[in-house]
Amino acid sequence: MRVLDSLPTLTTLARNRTVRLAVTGLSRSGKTAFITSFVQNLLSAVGRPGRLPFLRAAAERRILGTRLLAPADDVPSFPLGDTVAALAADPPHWPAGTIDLRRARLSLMFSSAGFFRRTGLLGDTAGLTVEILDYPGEWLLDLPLLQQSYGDWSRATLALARVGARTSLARDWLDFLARHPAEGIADQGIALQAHQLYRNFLVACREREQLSLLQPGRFLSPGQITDSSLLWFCPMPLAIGASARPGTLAALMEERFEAYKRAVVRPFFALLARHVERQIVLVDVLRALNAGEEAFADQRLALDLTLAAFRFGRRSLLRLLFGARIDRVLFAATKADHVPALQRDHLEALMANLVEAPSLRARGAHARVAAAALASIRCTEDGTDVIDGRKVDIVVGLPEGGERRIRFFPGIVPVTPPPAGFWGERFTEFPVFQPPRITGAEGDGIPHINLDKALDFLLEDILA
Ligand SMILES: Nc1nc2c(ncn2[C@@H]2O[C@H](COP(=O)(O)OP(=O)(O)OP(=O)(O)O)[C@@H](O)[C@H]2O)c(=O)[nH]1
Ligand SMILES: [Mg+2]
Repeated sequence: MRVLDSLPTLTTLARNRTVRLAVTGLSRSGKTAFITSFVQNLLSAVGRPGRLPFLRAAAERRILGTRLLAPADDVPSFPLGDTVAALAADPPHWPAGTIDLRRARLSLMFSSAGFFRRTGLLGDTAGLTVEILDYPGEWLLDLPLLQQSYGDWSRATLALARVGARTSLARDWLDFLARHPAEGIADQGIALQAHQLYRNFLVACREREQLSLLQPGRFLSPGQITDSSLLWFCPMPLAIGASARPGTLAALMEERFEAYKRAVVRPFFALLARHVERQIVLVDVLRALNAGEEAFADQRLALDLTLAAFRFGRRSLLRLLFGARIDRVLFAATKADHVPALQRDHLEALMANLVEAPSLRARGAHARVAAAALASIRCTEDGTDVIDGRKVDIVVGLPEGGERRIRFFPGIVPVTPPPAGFWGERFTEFPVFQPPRITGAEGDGIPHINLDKALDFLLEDILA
């Protein structure tokens, strides 16, 4: 009797669940575009189920109602009004880069597939709240710091600064360090100057060479840090196993590094990871291919480091500290509307190849894993052209700020990470396409490629 009595309560709870989706992506990878399209397309799923044909619950017209929810804590709402207004403007433009934490909260009412099939009636309704955090992509690269000591991080960063394109960009900073050794006296002014030179170096790596592995993230995108002296540090040469002697410049830097981790990185990671069940990792593979061998390798390294921080499995730090139980991970190559259909298949294969190691780790922890190529906001149409007497697939779109649509042949996307010889004949420069103009109201949704398949993978079991 008692068991039966408690059943309805349990059912109610089970049928009103909240799922947290972690959107993991470096700077400019397409997080804000993805969240905008995700939320806006679901908001219009009732009126326009045709926008999401591969999201089963939408295609079967089982999504009965959707609405945005107000914040449940002190993280402000994702500015959907602004991002949609940018796409609805004349001419439409891309939403601005993200400079602080924001959270989207979307509530869905849906009817269960089983009940619907059995009876053909709309009955057994359930509620789902989806929560997604948006943040400046630079911050993601702070996560690996949590597992590193100041000495380890310094050595790795200095070694990296002495190879490839970084070498010439690091010169002023490294010259300064040579004049002000780690063993020198702890001087606030010198620490600040060293920090500024190191920061200039990071900015140059990003702007001139399109490199990704740039730490700490807040040096490039500070957000709201009340005490900026927290940031006045940089890597310093320390011998392996040696810790900085008290009172030295290196000791001052180390103290700040640890304070930064404690006051800034850990709280962010806690927000990002707490009770997360689903994860989508967004990667702008095409831009990295386009930027050349070093940028491509650097993006890969940055991705590996970040995903290592998101270790899966029972004993993962994430699970122990924050109760994260990620059981589905989608690795998605973004902005796939830059290439025509066949190349999108290549892009998906390349994406799968790039994340082979983290995929295996996730599978080992019994998570379901998939790779995809998607465009959150589709700016182009597919077409064909004739180049040197050969028929080739192209995309057609309006470049940002342009007057006329262009026919763009993007070349062939390799299905595996390109070997050294490939880089001689670099990709054509990718244009930034103007986004499609949408109606601002909730009704119409946003054109996309494969967003519905991504949503189905991430939510299908919950919306069943
Ligand atoms: N063609 C095309 N371009 C896209 C798409 N998504 C994003 N972009 C481009 O990529 C840029 C960056 O996208 P965002 O969504 O702002 O990237 P983000 O990850 O939020 O970047 P941060 O906020 O700086 O971390 C946009 O301004 C567009 O130019 C897409 O689906 N198609
Ligand atoms: Mg953003």
